Amino acid sequence: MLKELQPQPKDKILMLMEMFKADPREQKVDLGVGVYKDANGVTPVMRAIKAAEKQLWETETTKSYTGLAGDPAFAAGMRELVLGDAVPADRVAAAATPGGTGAVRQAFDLVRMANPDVTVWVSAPTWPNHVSILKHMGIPTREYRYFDDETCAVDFDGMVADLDGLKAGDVVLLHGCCHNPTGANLTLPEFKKVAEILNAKGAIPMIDIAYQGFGDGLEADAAGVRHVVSACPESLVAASCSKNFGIYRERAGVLMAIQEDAAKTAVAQGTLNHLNRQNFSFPPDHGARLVGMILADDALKADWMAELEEMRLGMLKLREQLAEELRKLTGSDRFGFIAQHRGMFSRLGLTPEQVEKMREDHGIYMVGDSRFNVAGLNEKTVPLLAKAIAAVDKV
Ligand code: PLP
Ligand code: TYF
Repeated sequence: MLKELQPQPKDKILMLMEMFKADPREQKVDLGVGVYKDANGVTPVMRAIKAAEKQLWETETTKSYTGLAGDPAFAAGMRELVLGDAVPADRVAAAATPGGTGAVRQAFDLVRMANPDVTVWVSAPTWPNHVSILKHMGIPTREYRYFDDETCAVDFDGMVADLDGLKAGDVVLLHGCCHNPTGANLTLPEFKKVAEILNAKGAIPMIDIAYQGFGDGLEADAAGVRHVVSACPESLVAASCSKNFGIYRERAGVLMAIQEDAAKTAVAQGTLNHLNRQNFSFPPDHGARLVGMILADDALKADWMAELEEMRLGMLKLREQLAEELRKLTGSDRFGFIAQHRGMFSRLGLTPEQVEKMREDHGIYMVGDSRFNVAGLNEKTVPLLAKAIAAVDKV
């Protein structure tokens, strides 16, 4: 029976990681996978995580099972971090998941249970795993216009026009901030307009937020999510702790289901617990517990916020440097959008051939759609990238 298995398409981002490792050139630059790196190219364990781990090592008395929804302190901490006081806590059901990807997967399972005829609308483009998970689950998908390749900004008129095709009970997947792969984000007035459209159509928002704190700051990055959950009667929020707590391999994420009124929350909570049980029983605990500890402790939280802010400002500075270098080299403002975009990624608007040339001639690795990871740069590699872009752009 197993001999019937067919080869599956590989994850292009992870393939690029392998190619980079195998490249013997010394002057190579990895701008592929979305992992934060400091100026020395290191993905650090954040100070507050180390401190919480030490505390946990000293105080943890058991590693017995948690509840199906994971550590309640984690769920409460994440609800406050992401949603603030946008909705009363008694309208929010929440369960820990294996990473943000686990939250996305559980959310798709949940919407299919609630509406077997659901269509999930995704931005064109979106994180490739959104599309591949939906395809794997056999959930019908539609795209809405999002990124304008000409302006390298959001095509909001196109998005609004496409969302006119929504049916009641459809789900619209939005990126909370720091859109992956484009770096182009909705403004708060645009989030407001989207919420109005969804309400008029009877569609439900599902917000994936994997980079809170990497864009304009922890509060500003959550403003769109908070507006949408307060304006729409029902919503889903999938949040990842991989990037902003730097705990990628621990697999910490949370799925929140916001109900119309508190009387319905118990059923939503029961459904989240049920879905965890069907798929993996108990969610991973270690990373989630550390996050819960940090968010509940003023000193740890302040230190975490300070380090996250340093990371954010570092990425912003690299964006500005790169835009400035390109301004000098091209004598134009064509790449000015790099300083406008937010988060780890921007899409440069190069062709796949130009991206290949960047890799072959310059040892610079980025995803085939010309998405690059800003955090993969440092002061020394910014001019190299700018020169390489200007060189391939002339051909
Ligand atoms: N959603 C988006 C848009 C992402 O870019 C990522 C990747 O990091 C995730 C979700 C989930 O990440 P993880 O499963 O590592 O928490
Ligand atoms: O888009 C990225 O690079 C990150 C990390 O299958 C990632 O979101 C990449 C591929 C993947 C899971 C995570």
